[in-house]
Amino acid sequence: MCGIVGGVAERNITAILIEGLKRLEYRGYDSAGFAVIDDDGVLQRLRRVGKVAELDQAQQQEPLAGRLGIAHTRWATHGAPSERNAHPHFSGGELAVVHNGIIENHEALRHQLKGLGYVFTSETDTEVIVHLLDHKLKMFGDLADALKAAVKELHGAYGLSVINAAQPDRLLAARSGSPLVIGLGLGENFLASDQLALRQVTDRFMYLEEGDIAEIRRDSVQIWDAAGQLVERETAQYHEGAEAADKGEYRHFMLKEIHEQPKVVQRTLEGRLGDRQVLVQAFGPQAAELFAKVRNVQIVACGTSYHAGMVARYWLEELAGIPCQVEVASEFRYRKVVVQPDTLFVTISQSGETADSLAALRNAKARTEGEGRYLASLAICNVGISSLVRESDLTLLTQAGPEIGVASTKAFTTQLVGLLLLTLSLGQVRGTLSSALEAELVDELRRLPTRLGEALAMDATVEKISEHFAEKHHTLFLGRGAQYPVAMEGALKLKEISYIHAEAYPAGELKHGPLALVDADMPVVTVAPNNELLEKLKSNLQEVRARGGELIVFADREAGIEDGEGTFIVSMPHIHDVLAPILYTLPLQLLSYYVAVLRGTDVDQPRNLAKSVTVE
Ligand code: HGA
Repeated sequence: MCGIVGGVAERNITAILIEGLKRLEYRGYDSAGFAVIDDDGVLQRLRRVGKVAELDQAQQQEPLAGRLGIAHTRWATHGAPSERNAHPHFSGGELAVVHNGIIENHEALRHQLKGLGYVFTSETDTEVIVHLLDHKLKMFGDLADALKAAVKELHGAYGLSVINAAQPDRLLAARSGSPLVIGLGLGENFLASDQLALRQVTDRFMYLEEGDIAEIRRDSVQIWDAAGQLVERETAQYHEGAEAADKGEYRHFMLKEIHEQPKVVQRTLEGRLGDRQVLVQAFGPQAAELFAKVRNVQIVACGTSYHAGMVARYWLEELAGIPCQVEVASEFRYRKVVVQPDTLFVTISQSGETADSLAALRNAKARTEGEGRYLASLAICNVGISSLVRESDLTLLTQAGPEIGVASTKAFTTQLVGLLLLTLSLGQVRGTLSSALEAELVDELRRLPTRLGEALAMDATVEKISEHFAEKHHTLFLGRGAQYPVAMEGALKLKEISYIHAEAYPAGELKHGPLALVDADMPVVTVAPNNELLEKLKSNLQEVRARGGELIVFADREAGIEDGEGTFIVSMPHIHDVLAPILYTLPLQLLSYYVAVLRGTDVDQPRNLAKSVTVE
């Protein structure tokens, strides 16, 4: 979601701050701002509602320069997206703060600080931080001491950064629940909520851990951990993903990321397949021992990752014979759940910072013996340094690389690959999957990147079909079995980026309600692999045609479904039924993409949405 960039240097850093914000734009935001301490020691600020480009333009008209500064893209949680709510927030004329996250006790703090005479100029929760800091600064004198005292009173999640005109040589930062990384330069140092923002200035990074407070100067970095002890954090050199912030030949990041899928699926499989078996150690050294004890699986995730979990449920029950439950994290975390014995707790998240999934994991781990404990936790995640990964017992990292488009594409398919590897591993270790079937599926997985490439070759056909949707307001997506969650993901993608209302149904449910909606204005999209449910699906399609509904069917080229009046068939490469959900996802992604392009929406940054949902 929103982003932080900061820096302390010998040169003017305004351009670096703005470039950093541009690199974080993909996360979704509604306003942007920055503050610098100028050469006269005066704290200056510029804020704008809307895009970073507008902030940049304003900065060029009335340039601000400084060697110490902080910048922010805001995705409003408390208070409307307006200039006065945009960060940085000030206390007096000397202290400025930017903040990602939510301060849950902001009302109590606001009341208390008003009592001390502070005047609030915004509706944000963030503003309490800066006044509280000012109050502590008056007590302690030193900015780092003031920050250490202030964070003790903050409840909730934050990644924050502070500058003070009276101490113009240092940039302060604190992390609790929202990531921050320090970028190390030569005689200059930087800070950001995501290293992508700083790839322009350095490739050496130091990641703050939960509870850390950092004091960053031009030529030194000091970090205190949650217990207040001075600590060293490792420095990492970063090479991967340098190309990710560049669209290359593609018009949008989303299209680029759709086309990257054969490559990133290949990467996700690398080192994880033996001759005839999945290499169970891919999940961690204790995986084989733990997996042997698993009798149930509980999957918790949000949005697209939740759909990946729903596909996995079909796989886990059918191939590994393990009962599996899947639930959205925002519900699960607040529900009293009964834990079945020997349940593996699985979270799925692209960023590994999804607030609801992280909270669900923390609740799961905090359970006592009396309440019923989970056997172990496993994260399927795309970011190795994320909180979800650090806090889980086992991890399978997907290798999708940075995903910039807000609507998830390659993260989803690599999650599916990770979940299929998990299914095969559990089946193998528990002896519930025959070694012949495992070997067959391992072979199919090896061929998957090629199959995905074949599916993407249908790009132009799907683009043509998208014309049917340009003027429509509603769409139905149908699938059966493991293709039902694929239909759900197809509907979500269309909603997210084209703003067309789309709903997914298991095809057998059609006549129990949604058929009433079907008419010539309601296109029906169906995924139809060549499996044992095909004949039943064909009957469902007849039900639609009989009501004048227009059908768009993605069907196995051997399925025997033919084009006809009002029925458009897109022939898909033949694939093993188990892997079909991965393959059939691709044309649905392309379909939403081309519909969105036709409708002229902001494909990579759809309205109201944000990437990496780090707030509740
Ligand atoms: N709560 C703060 C920061 C918002 C945020 O972190 N969004 O992702 C605000 O509303 O300004």
